[in-house]
Amino acid sequence: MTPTITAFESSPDRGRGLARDMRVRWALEEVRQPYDVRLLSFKEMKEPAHLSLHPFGQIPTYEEGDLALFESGAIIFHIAQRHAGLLPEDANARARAITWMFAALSTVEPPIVDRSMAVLFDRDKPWHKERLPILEDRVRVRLGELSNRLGGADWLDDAFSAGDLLMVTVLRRLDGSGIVEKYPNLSAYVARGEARPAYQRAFDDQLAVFTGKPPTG
Ligand SMILES: N[C@@H](CCC(=O)N[C@@H](CS)C(=O)NCC(=O)O)C(=O)O
Repeated sequence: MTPTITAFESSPDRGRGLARDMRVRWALEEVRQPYDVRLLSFKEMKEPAHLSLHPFGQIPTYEEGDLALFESGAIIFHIAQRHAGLLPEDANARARAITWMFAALSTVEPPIVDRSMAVLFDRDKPWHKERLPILEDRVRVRLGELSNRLGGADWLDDAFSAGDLLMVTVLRRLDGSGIVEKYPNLSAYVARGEARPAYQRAFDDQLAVFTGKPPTG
């Protein structure tokens, strides 16, 4: 059965692949699972039909037959359990990869989101200039720790996994800030993720929503 995901009809990132449907698209491309996309306006996201799928009126969601999921991490975990390629077979390696999924979403993403929210919504506040460096320092602490752990490895735990997929998409949310670039191994790590053919197909598909032009690949 072909799953259907939801995405922004008009993404605020103008097709830079920063919205969270990108990580779900990437996961589906990694496992070669075709999918449909239902695009939603901001108004539709807060209407009863979508709220019945997503209690917080957000994207992405995932529908497959009787199953409806929300939360990008849960969706990717579901895809990774159903298909080979995103989590290792070995039980311990699988547990470690799942640990990195949680680390990406619950330890690394929150300070990055706090910073993005401040940049997007608080620029006109009198305290913004003082607060932004504090938020950026918190991001740097996490990135420094992550950089130390990654060291010279290609991926967080041996082979590429759903943990890397989530971590790369989380780090990409700093796109344009110049912060990741201060950690050359993290920059190379993000570039390694972006170079994966599945990433590129997913990126082109979400960009096509913005440009209105079909993907060329
Ligand atoms: N923790 C959720 C966050 C979902 C989320 O924040 N989605 C954003 C798009 S990336 C959204 O729908 N924003 C619009 C809104 O919150 O009204 C997940 O990982 O799926």
